[in-house]
Amino acid sequence: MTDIISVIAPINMAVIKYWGKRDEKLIIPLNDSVSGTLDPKVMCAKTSVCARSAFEEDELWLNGIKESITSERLQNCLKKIRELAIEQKSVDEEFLKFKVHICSENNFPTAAGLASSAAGYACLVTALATLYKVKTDISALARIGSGSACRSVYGGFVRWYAGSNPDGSDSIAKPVVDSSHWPDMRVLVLVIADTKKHTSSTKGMKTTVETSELMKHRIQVSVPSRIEKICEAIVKKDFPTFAELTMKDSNEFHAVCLSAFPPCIYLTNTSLKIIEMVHYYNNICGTIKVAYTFDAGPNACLYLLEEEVPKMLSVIKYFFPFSSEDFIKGLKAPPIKEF
Ligand code: 2P0
Repeated sequence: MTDIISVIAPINMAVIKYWGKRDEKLIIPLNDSVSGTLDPKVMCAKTSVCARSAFEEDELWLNGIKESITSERLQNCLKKIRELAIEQKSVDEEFLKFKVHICSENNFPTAAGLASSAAGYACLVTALATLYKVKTDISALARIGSGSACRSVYGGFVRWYAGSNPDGSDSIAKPVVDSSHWPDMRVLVLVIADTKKHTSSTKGMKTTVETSELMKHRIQVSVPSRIEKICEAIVKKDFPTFAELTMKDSNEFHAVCLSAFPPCIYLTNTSLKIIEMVHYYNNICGTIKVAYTFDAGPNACLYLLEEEVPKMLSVIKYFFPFSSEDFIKGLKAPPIKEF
C-alpha cells in the first residue's frame, strides 16, 4: 500500500461574488457568496501529499516547479491540521515528526481569474486532512488557505456563509443543492487570457474595501437582497431568475472594483464584447437563456442549459470568427457534477 495521498478538486464559479474580508488573517468574508462547482475531470487541481521519516524538510512543488513553502497561508493550513491531529490523537507521535512533501498541479491557467487557488487549497487541505486522519469541517480548513476554496469542497451549487463569530468558526460552506439537482445545467468557460492577472484578488479586495464608496451598498443592500433569491431560483430550477441575478451581481462586482482607488480593472474589451453578445442573444430569444459572469480576470463563464449550447457556440463563432483553438477549447467545460 502506498503512503501517498492524492486528491483532485474542481474549480468553482461564483454567481454571487465574494469580495472583501472582515478579517484578513482568518479570511472571513464580508458577505455570503454562492457558486457552482464544475466537473473536476476537466478543470481541476490535483495534489499529492506524503510524510516520511526520510524527508528533511516540508517541501512543495507547483506544476512541476519547486516553490517556497513559507507562504503564510500554506503554513497556517499545515499548522492547523497538525494541531488537530495532536488534539484528536489521530496519528502517532512519530508520524507527527515526519516532514511532508506536497505536489500540486492544475490543468488550467493558474491565477488568471479561473479560481486556481480555490481548487488548489481545497485539494491541499483534503489531502492533508486525510494524511493526518483528522475529522473536521474541510470547508473551514480550505478557507484558511484561500477564501473561495471553501466552496470547492462540495459539488453542485454551494453557499459560503460569512458567519458572525469573531473566530470564523461559523464561516463555512454548505451545499445549496447537489450536482444531480439540475442535470441540464452547463458552464462554458471562454478563455480570453491565460496570463497571470496584475492585481491579485487578495490585494484587489483589500483596496476595494478601503477605498470604494459603492462597496457599502453592495454589502448592506445588494448582496443580501440577491442571496436568498438566487438560492431559491436554484432550488426551483428557475433559469431566467438565476441568470438575471448572476449577471447583475457580476456587473455590480466589476463596477465596485472600478470604483476602488486605484481602480481594479479586470475586464478587457473582449470581456465587454461577450457581455454585449449575451444580451443580444437573450434579446433575440425574448427571455434570458444565457448568463455571463466574470471573476477577477477577463475570462468569461457562461451558465446556460444544455439545449442552448449548440446555438450559443454558433453565436460565439459569429461574434469571434478568428477565435483561436485555445479560446474554443475553453468552451468544452462540462456540466456541474458531484466532486
Ligand atoms: C469569488 N473571487 O467569489 C470571487 C469573485 C474573485 C471574484 O473569491 O484572498 O482567491 O484567497 O480569500 O478566494 C477570489 O478570491 O481570495 C474570489 P482570498 P480568493 O469567487
